[in-house]
Amino acid sequence: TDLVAFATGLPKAELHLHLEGTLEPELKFALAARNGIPLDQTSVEEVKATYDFTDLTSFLAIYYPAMNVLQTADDFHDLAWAYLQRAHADGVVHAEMFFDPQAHTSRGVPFEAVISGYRRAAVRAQSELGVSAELILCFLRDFSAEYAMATLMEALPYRSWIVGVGLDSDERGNPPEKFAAVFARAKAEGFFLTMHCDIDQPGSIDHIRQVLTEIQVDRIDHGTNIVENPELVALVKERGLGLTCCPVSNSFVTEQMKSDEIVALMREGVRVTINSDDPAYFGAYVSANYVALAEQADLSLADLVLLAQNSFEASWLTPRRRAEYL
Ligand code: ES4
Ligand code: ZN
Repeated sequence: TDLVAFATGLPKAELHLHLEGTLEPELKFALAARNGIPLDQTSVEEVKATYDFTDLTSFLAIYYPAMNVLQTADDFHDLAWAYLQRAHADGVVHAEMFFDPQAHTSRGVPFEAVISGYRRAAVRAQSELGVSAELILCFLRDFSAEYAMATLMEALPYRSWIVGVGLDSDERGNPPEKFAAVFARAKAEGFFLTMHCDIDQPGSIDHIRQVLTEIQVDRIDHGTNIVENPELVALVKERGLGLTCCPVSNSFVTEQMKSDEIVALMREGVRVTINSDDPAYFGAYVSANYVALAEQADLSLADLVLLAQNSFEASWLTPRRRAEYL
C-alpha cells in the first residue's frame, strides 16, 4: 500500500535495535553449519514455531540460546551486515545498535571477537551503503554490577567504537540503581547513557524516576509508562529526552502495541521515536513498526514525518551531522 511505501521511503534513524535480535533463522542455520553446531530444528518454519513467547521472560528464554551459533568475529560481522543491508532497504540512514557482549563472553566468546566483527560491519555500512552505524554496549541487568563493571573495563580499549552504554534483559528485581556506579563511570568516560524501562514491568515508574534523577540518562528505551505521571512527562519534555518505542515488540511482550500511550506522548510533545527492537523475532523491521502504529492509531503521513524527525533529534549524532537530516 501507499503507507508501506511512504514509511519505507522516509529517511529515518533506528535507535532501539538489538543486533542479537536480528538473527534470522536462515542465518542461524548457515552459522550453525559453518561452526559445526547442532540445532534442535531443521527448517525455518520449525524455528519460527518456537517463537511462541507471551511476555519478556518467555521471549528471553528463546533469545539467549539462539546466540550459541555466534562464535567468531566473522559471525558477528555477518549478523550486523545482514541487518544493515535490510535497514538500508528499509529507509534507515543512521543506526545506533545495541549489542550484548555478556551474552557471548558468559559462554566463552572473547569480547574482542564480538566488538571487532560488529565494528567491521558498521564501517562497511558507511562506505558501501552510506548508512552511519554506531554501537551501544548493553549490560545484562540480570547479571551482577561487578560483571557489568568488568565488561565496561574490557570495552575501554575500544572506546572510539562505542557511542554509548545501555541496560537490557530481565528488569524484574534489577532496578537502574543496581548499576549506578557502572553508569557513573561510563559517563565519566564520555559515553552517552540509556536504559531500558520496559513496559508494565514491576516498579516501572520508580525505575523511570531512577534513570532520570540518579543515573541521568540521555535517552530512555521504551519508558512509555511515564504517561501515568505528569511530573515525569514534564521532566522528559524539559530535558528533550528521546523515548525509543517499539510498538510491535510491545504487542508480543505485553499483548498490546501501547499505541494510545505512544501517541498521547507524541501529541504532548515528548520526543517519541519508533524502532524495531528484535525484528527477527517480532517479524517487523522499523518501517513495518511505523506502519503498524499508523494503522492502529490512525496516524497521518505528517505524524510519520514527525516521528522520523524525532529519530534524528533523539539520536547521538553530532549536532552538525544531525542538522543534515533535519
Ligand atoms: C529485549 Cl524486548 C527486550 N527487553 C529486554 N531486553 C531485551 N534484549 C533484547 N530484547
Ligand atoms: Zn530493547
